[in-house]
Amino acid sequence: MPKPNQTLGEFIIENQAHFPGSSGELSRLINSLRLAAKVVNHEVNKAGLVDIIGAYGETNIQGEDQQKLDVYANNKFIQTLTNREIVCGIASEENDDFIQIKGHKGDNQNKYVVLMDPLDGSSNIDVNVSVGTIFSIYERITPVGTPVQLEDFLQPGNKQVAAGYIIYGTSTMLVYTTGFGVNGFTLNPALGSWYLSHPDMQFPEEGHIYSINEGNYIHFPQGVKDYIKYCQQEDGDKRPYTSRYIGSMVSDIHRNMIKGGIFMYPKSSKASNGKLRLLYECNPMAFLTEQAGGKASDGFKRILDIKPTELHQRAPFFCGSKKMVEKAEEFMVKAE
Ligand code: AHM
Ligand code: MG
Repeated sequence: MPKPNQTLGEFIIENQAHFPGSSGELSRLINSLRLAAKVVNHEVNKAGLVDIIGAYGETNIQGEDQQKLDVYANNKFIQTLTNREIVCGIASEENDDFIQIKGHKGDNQNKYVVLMDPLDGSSNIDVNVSVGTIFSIYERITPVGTPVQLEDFLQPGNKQVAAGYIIYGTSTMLVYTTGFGVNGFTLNPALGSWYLSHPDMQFPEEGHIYSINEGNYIHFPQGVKDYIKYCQQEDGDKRPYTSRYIGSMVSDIHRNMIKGGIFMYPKSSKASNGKLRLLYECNPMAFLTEQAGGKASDGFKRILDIKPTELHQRAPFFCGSKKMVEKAEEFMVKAE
């Protein structure tokens, strides 16, 4: 049972009881992620000082190259996981191919792979708007003791053992699931500790917020256009809904999880599978959403049941309060 004021460290130890006989590998992995998240958070918080310390991509006054924040976050997460020899492989939205981690003995003894989007919504950095990190964890399917393979990463989302996000917002939060509900921890920057602030997060079944980039309206499929019209129609105190779109998926979905709402990134006449990556963005957010009582779909079927064929494949994404996603699906099917 989550306890108020519990730290993430305490929670991880307690949560291990869900996995009797486990080696603690998953707990150590989550511990590494929370550490990397703190380092990235520190760097993200300095983004507003670029005019003073030099823009990312330039050389700073010490003559060091300033990395772009998404590159920095990517390196930091990879470095932490590699140094601690806690996973057998990493795939990142920032890298073309996956990374094999054999361990210093070269014996490939670790069993988990991590897939991540190290800094999602990074175009928002320059304007001081929230961004996020998304991660997804699977147990490898090839035998421990051998180098990790592509097939270990191309598993359907329903095989995830854990997933989560870090939101670098007005507060920094780490929200994650290991398949036993969703819990959110807020970083106390003075102490460097994460405290359980949002135990057992639940998507309200219904909501009043729809989040979509309506600038693409003319390119959307008819079902999406019809659903948007529905969202905007007057219906007593139920509708019109409120439109909220930050352009940082983590922030949009985090808000909707708390307040109730639907987030959509559909396919369009310009992008036949939308924009978001199935493995790094849709699957982890879908796992969290389902664990919080919500629903995630590609407009017709469950995201978590899609069998991936490529590391960087994209998928249309409808995610949020269960009844809202069901309603959007109704419109999609009707317009087919
Ligand atoms: P990114 O991984 O390049 O940052 O792109 C993903 C982001 C999501 O966070 C966000 O929902 C979406 O792109 C916004 O895209 P658009 O500007 O097309 O609405
Ligand atoms: Mg992204």
